Amino acid sequence: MTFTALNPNSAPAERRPVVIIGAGPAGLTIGNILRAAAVDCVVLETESRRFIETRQRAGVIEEWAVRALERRGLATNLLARALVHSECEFRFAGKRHLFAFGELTDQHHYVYPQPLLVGDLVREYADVRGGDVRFGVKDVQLHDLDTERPAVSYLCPETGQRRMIHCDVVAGCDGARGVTRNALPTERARIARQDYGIGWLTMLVDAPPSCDYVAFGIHPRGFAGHMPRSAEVTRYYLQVPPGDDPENWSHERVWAELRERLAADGAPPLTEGRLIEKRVLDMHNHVVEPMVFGRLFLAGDAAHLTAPIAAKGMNLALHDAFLLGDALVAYLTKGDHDGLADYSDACLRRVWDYQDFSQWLSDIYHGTASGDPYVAGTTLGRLRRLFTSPAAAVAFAEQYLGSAPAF
Ligand code: RFL
Repeated sequence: MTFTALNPNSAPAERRPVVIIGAGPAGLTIGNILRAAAVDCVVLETESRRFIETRQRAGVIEEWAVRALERRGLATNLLARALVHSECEFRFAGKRHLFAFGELTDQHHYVYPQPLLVGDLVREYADVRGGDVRFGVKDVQLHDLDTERPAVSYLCPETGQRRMIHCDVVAGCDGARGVTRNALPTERARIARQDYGIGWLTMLVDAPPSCDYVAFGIHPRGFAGHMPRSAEVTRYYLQVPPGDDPENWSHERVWAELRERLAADGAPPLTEGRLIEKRVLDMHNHVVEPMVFGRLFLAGDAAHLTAPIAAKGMNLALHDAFLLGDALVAYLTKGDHDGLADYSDACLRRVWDYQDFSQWLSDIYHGTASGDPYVAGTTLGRLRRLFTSPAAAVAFAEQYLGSAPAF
């Protein structure tokens, strides 16, 4: 890419070692790691601070990621307020099957809504560590990425002027719909895509969880999920045709379907409540390889979108951020290139493992509703194996928690 000519009203160009594009979990974690090492950077974000601190998405964070946040001084509120889960429940063929993954791995899932984590990260970055974050920026453009002097420009929301920031490195953390991924020339990056051909109606409900753990309903009518988010709010999922209109799902229809798909002998009744969010997500994944072009390093959903089937996307975004943050500190403070050179490969090893697990779990969740008796039969076979084979249970728990000793 080349420099865009700045108009005569442009503000004078600035210089920062790192420009981070996107104030999600990935971008803010990298910003915090850089500020802790006194490396100067700027975070550019198209939305407002209020918007990012209230945008509802993830909830499940794996223990290794919590510990890595804790080591960086970023988990104080999370550790004080998160729900800690040691088991989940599969409901199929009218029965409940509790899966005690905590006993098998000695690790846990932490349930902490993404907006709370993002709120903690932005407060620590901007208000405690003195980091520069600019909200509401428009038309972010990347320049000269394959040179030693890359730059990022954007339109300032207050003045409408284009502002140019020269830097050493650009961190592309702008999520699945950002601009940084498109800056990779098609001949230099491969994008692997997968479409599950399945939709999920994702809902937030203004009601306490119906039990203390995640419950998966595997039912011939389709998958249903129950995910505690806090003492007052619960996330529910219903498998629906891809592209379905959320308006097709009235309050009564949602609760009738959830009751049916999550029914099992002895299961506690669902605690019903008002639907405060209702969206249809078509389930698909993509992975960009390599996650680097010149001085641009992608992190999180910008590089790899993982459908929320296995609750992995934010965990992967954090993993990238820890690696990239540490590698940038080593490069910018000691001239050590090794971390940046290995960055893409190190991220992708965990990414592909999680992609494989998502695919496997999708087969389990959706198999009995496939309409194909052979697929339904093998799905139930796999499920039963989890509860009869200790080796299968340990293997599942390890992938469910991302706790393998190496990737
Ligand atoms: P984000 O969070 O999308 O942040 C990107 C930020 O970049 C901004 N942006 C731009 N900024 C500047 N210039 C531009 N041109 C820009 N374009 C965009 C955006 O406004 C935004 O602030 O990406 P990041 O940091 O990579 O984090 C990824 C996670 O948000 C995502 O993977 C998870 O939400 C996925 N996910 C889950 N992941 C888990 O690990 N555990 C879960 O339990 C879990 N549950 C979920 C989920 C995602 C869901 N949805 C809605 C897709 C549940 C759901 C329903």
